[in-house]
Amino acid sequence: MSKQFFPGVGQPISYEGRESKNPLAFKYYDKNRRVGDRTMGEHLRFAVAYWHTFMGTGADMFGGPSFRREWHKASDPMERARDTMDAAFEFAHKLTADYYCFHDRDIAPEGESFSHSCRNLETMVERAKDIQKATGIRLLWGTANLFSNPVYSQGAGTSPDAHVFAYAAAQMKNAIDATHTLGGENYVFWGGREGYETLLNTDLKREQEQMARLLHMAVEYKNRIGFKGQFLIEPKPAEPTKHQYDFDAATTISFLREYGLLEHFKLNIEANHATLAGHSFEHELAVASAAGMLGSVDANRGDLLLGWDTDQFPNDITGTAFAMMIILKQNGLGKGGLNFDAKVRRSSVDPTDLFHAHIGGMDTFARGLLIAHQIIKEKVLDNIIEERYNSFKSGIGAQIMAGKSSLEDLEKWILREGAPAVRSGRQELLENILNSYVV
Ligand code: XLS
Ligand code: NI
Ligand code: NI
Repeated sequence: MSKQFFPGVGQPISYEGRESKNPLAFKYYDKNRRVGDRTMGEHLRFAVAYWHTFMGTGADMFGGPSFRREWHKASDPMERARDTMDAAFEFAHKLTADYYCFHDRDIAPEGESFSHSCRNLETMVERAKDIQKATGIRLLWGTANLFSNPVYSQGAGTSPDAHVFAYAAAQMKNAIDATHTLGGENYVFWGGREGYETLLNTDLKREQEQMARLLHMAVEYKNRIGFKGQFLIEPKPAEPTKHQYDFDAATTISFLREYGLLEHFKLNIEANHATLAGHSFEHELAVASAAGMLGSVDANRGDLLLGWDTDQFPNDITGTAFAMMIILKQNGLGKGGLNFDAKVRRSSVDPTDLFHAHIGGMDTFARGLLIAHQIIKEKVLDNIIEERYNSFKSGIGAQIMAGKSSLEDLEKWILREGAPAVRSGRQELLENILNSYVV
């Protein structure tokens, strides 16, 4: 790597401990420290998101770019792509992140034709492969951007136009190839425009059947080329489409089950998408995990006063503690990781702000991990939850769950035993206990 895009950060960020006042040091994330059976780095598997961190310009609906990134200055699109890639690897290296994630169109610009775009992608994939080898930084997941190009304005897999469907399929094939070539550990499907705007022009059932067909084709292709990565679906209720089919974890799981796709997929749960769906982050993680479907996480946060995907960096310790409890309980994310699908604010114009943002997110998850580990180790909640369901472990409860009681039996039992006593759920006590670990 010739040019330096982050000259202000000379050394890779290191752990200095909680007393440190250095803004460019970790206070909690100590990559090689063991927590239980693995290191912090192995637990957390942080990834940097190419689109926000390297492609982001600070533009919003009311104003153009506010960042003047050095790596965006070249006028030739492929030169710009090369500079951006150099910046991405320099950044991940200095951040000591082991992984990155991209959309096909993040790493390579669209050309004048489909085949031109494919050539651009292949060129950039070859380049990424070399840099991955040189730096040891790996690809957590790749994905296809099937929402920016105007051809996808009425959906990709769910478009009413078979020509558009075919275009999406062809683009997806190339994105899977790119991910496969780069040894990607997962491949993500997020359907930003896979939904509808109005039922006046929409056959909802047909569109979901089309989406299932596209996913079946992806599974067949994966098997044909021997891609070993995990397929992940990322639920989101809306935005850009008004109503998206992969609304939340439960909806997505039921869709996969209905179309015979369940065994081929896991979920990539994004914190901000959870809140947009009217759920908490931990609810979505818990639903996915309970179904054995929690594969990876898009680690960010929303703003509860704003109704869109603000994609901010995580800074809520209670939230990450909850998340890590669920992740630890299922023995980790396997091939998945914590991808910072998050962007700095429009006013955070300095490249160094990207470091502050990621360091904060990593420290917040590291604290969450330490707290979660401690709570699980001391069985603080486990014992209480176990105890809460005790009545189902013997007597009438065990009979019910063994399928040995009918409604009539239970009526008889109640006539004999009378009404149940009301027992406290102890919510406030538990909240106090959780807080005592967080502080
Ligand atoms: C958008 C999504 C997107 C996916 C990848 O809201 O979070 O960034 O993670 O396509
Ligand atoms: Ni995301
Ligand atoms: Ni998102």
